[in-house]
Order: sequence, then C-alpha cells, then structure tokens
Amino acid sequence: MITARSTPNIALIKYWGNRHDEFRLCANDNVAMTLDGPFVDVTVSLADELSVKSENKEMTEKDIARFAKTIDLINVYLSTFHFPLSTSISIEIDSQIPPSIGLASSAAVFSALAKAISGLVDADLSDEQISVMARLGSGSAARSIFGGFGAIKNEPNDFIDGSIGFQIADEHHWNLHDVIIVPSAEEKKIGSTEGHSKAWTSPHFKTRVQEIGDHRQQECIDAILSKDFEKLQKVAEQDCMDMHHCMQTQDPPLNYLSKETYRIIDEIKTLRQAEHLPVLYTIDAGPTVHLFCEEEALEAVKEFAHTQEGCQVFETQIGKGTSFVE
Ligand code: 2P0
Repeated sequence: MITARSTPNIALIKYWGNRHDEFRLCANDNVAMTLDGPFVDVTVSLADELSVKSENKEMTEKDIARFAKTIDLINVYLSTFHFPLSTSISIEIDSQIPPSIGLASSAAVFSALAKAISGLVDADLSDEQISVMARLGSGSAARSIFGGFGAIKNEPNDFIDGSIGFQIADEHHWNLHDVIIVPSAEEKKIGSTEGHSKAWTSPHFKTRVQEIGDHRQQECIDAILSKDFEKLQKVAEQDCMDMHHCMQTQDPPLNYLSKETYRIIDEIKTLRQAEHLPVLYTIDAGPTVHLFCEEEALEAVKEFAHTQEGCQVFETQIGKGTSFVE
C-alpha cells in the first residue's frame, strides 16, 4: 500500500486544446505554479480488480471509466520500460479540496495517483516520467508533480510521452501567493476534457498555439527565472484572456467568465494602478479569479478579496509538489 499527496496548480500559460485526445498530448507548451494546498491523498494497492473509492465524493460510472482508462494508458507507458503493473489496483482518494472552491481537483488527484503508482512498480522513475503518467489522467496534473513552477513541453512526435513535465524553479525560488476569489459555486456544464478536444474549432486556435510556441512560453519562463513580476503579469494576463477568446469562439462556445469575473478584473486593475501593487489575475475554466501577488502586495490583495460581496476567498501560496506520505 502506497500513499502520495498532491495539490492543484494554476497555469500562467494555459494548456488549451489537444493534439492527440487519447494520450492527452497538449497542443501548446504551458507553465504553472503549484499551490501549497488544499491537498489530496491517493492510496493504491495491488488488487485482483480495479476499484476506486473516495472519502468525499460519490464515484459515478464516468469517473470510474476515466480511472480505468488512465490505468490502462499508464500500463502502456510502463510497458515501454518493461515494468507494467503486475495486477490491477485499488485506489482510495481522500480530498481536502472543498467542492465549491472552483479549483479542479483532477490535477491533484491524478498527480498523486501517478506518484503512488510509481511507488508500486519496481522501476526507478524520474519526476518527468511520473509527470507523463499523471498527464494520461488529466493534462494539467503533469505540472503538480513539481514544486514551485512546473511546465509541460511538447516533443515533435505523437508518442505517449510526447508532452512531458519539467520544473522551471522550485518553491524556494520566488514566494508568490495566490488569493482565490470564488464568485459562484455552480458546477460547470461542459468540462475541460470535452473543451480541450474541440479547441481546434476556434478560428483563433492556430494563432494562439503559434504565438505560445514562438515567444509566449519563453517570456513566461524568463519572467519567472528573473523574478520580473511586471513581465509575468503582462504575459500571464495576455495568455489568460487569449485562452478565453479561444474558448468563446470554439464550437460549441464555452463562456466561463461571468459578469462578476469581469467586475473583479476591472476593480483589481484600478487598484493595481492606484497603489502600484505587484498583482496579476488569471482565470481557468470557471468564473473563479486567481490573484497572484508578491509578499508586499499580499495584505492589500487579501483586503480587496475579503470585501467582495457574496464571494468565497481562499488563501494559498507556492507549494512543494507531489510527495509520498509515510
Ligand atoms: C490549464 N485547464 O492549463 C488549463 C486552463 C483549464 C483552463 O488544463 O478537468 O487538466 O481533468 O479535464 O485536462 C484543465 O484541463 O483537467 C486545464 P480536467 P485538464 O490548467
């Protein structure tokens, strides 16, 4: 029996769209910061047949099918090292992520699952290889393997490990905070997996992928390495709105931004300008607004967040990635 613990991560260059749906190969390179919480523990044991249990959530048939498919794919990958799982496995999930937080738990769950499985097989797998296993369950999970700032790069092939995670800098490099403002707890109608597979239908998609490949990914990495907040703010906000433009123009269109989201963005821009605060906004597949900031802006950003009427607020910071639980 092996347990691993992981947390969500929030992208600064967003992953949107697949170049291979089955293997969840990303259309574009992407970058994220791993958060320090809330965490998910996943325990795996060898078993005669697959079972998936969660302490906190009723598992639907669709959920179980996703785990079954992920385990099959992980075995295909492990077979390339001649170390497939010798039997099926049982999976137990204990998630501390509140359902209403607007944070997808899948990145934390599938990164913890991959790490736990790596402890079951008799192979000395690197974090990059474990990130491939995580990505087979949820694309963004590849980044949560790493502490600090994780990224996914694309290899020029469609092999199962054709998109692979790596670490840009660890959690000690730059202590950024993410103050999360949740305006609505509504469950989204179309999930990211379906959304990714239709991204190519947006007339804007090709340009987006090209711009990230040409310069945007590297600009983001450079901003992180040089701790240049202003540069990070410009590239992250540009990429976030660019992804939402792509989502809104794909078929069927996906509009995850609410009136409240736009209002919060406008107000934080005004506050940033008035008080010269190192704060940036980014938004994933939902109305939740993430405010990344440096230490010096934290108190002002927290005060801003807590005065948003009808919103839940969660305070997180840069985290250490996925680890085994003894
Ligand atoms: C990201 N998202 O880079 C982008 C930004 C959402 C918007 O990757 O929910 O990781 O397991 O399908 O595949 C979400 O897609 O998540 C995602 P699920 P997946 O984080």
